[in-house]
Amino acid sequence: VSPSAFAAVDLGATSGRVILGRVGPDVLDLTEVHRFPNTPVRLPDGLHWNVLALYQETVDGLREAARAGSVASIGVDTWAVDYGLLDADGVLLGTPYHYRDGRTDDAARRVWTHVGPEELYRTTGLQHLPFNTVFQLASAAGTSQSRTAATLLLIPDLLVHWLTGTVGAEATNASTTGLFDARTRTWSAQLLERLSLDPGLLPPLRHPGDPAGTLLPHVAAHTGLDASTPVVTVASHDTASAVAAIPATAPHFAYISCGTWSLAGLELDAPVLTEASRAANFTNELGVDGTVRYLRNIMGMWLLEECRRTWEAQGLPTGLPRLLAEAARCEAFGAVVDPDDPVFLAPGDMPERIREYCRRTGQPAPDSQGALVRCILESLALAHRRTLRQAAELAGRDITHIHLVGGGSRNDLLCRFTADATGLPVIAGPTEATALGNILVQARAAGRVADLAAMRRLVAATQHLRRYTPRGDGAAWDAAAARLTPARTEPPCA
Ligand code: LRH
Repeated sequence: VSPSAFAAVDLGATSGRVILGRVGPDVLDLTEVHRFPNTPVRLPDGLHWNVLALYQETVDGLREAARAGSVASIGVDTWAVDYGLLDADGVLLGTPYHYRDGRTDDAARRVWTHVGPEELYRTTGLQHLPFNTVFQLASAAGTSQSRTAATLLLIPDLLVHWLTGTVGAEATNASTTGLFDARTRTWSAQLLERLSLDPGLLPPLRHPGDPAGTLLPHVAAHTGLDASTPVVTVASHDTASAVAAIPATAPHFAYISCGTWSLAGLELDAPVLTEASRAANFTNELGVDGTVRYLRNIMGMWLLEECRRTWEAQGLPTGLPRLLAEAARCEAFGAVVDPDDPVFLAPGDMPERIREYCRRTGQPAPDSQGALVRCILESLALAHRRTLRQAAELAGRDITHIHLVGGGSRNDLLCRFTADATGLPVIAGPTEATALGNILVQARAAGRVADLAAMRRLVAATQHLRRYTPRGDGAAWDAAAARLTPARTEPPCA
């Protein structure tokens, strides 16, 4: 049987790509046909995604995919939480906001006057992030846009709508909104009523593997693809796609999907909705086949990406190999920060915010680019350690090894530090886990792979993975962990 090619449209917070994946028995190979930056735009009313540019790049990427060969189907995934609103004629109202926009700073309190944080967690199982969709909607309450809105589409659903004309809400991403019931796995009618939100805003759910339509004629004409090319619903939350492609072949694994965010946790069969889990701010997001992604968001490579953006503007070197080599030569544990401190969330001068944090906590402020990078990577490894230990405890599970996937898995120093800090072996890779998960769900819908376990076996058998064994310097990491102010146990702003 010749392998079929599936097109993954995978948009991350800093870049997007269209990747073709060939899947067959013992075959899984990727070709990137188009890559483009995702540059947010600041308008007078706040920070927005340039969603039209992202759509145009998607369509251009699909044209490249068509040039490269026949395309069996298409799937779209992006970051979670954000959305566009359509009016009753299906026209986009305004420009979707970026989750790092500050307008939601006070929105949680408004929601909590109707439904308290404890009840919200018992229903949705969602970690508190100030930008969860439910809070974004609360901050927009009463605006002319929200009065006119007829349909809310999460970003991947919006792109699928523009490609196919169909309307739906993909379930793994719907589980990140704060409007989704973690037990029944449907929109929570009760929450919507309590928050005076029109249930008609939210489209019917679709699940990974479901058909999502075929290409609109003008999309087919522009891309050169056949108008009958199916768009398949994938795990449209990028993290859910990444977790689907974890090359796990043994039980008791933990994962870290490391890109702009580090999403660190476990795969469970059922949500953990306890008060202890809420206090530790763990989330129960939906994975493929009804699995639960029990994890916590850690600020991730954002800290490094934002430093490099600042350095670029200052005319300083930003090449990653050079920065990592400098970091490797720096003194260990010069200073460590809690990457999850809310001061690091918004865009802006990250090097100065890190130095300021160090001064505030009585540590020497990192005085070189290398020292800053070292501080970031050691701090992330400490956050990985803290999060996975808490996850194991809260879920009552053992962890024997860690799969670290995503762009961060390319970062040798981060993988090494994570193994040393946790005292657990780290299996690093694949880098393109999200695109692989997207492609494999399409391949499964086409009957090319049997099930989730077979998808993971195929990733393990075909992708390049590296193994890091802990060096046994745990005592030094214990001491560094003790230096940080006690890990926040209450969700921020609670
Ligand atoms: C990672 C991610 C993460 C969400 C955040 C908004 O890209 O989807 O899982 O919490 O973006």
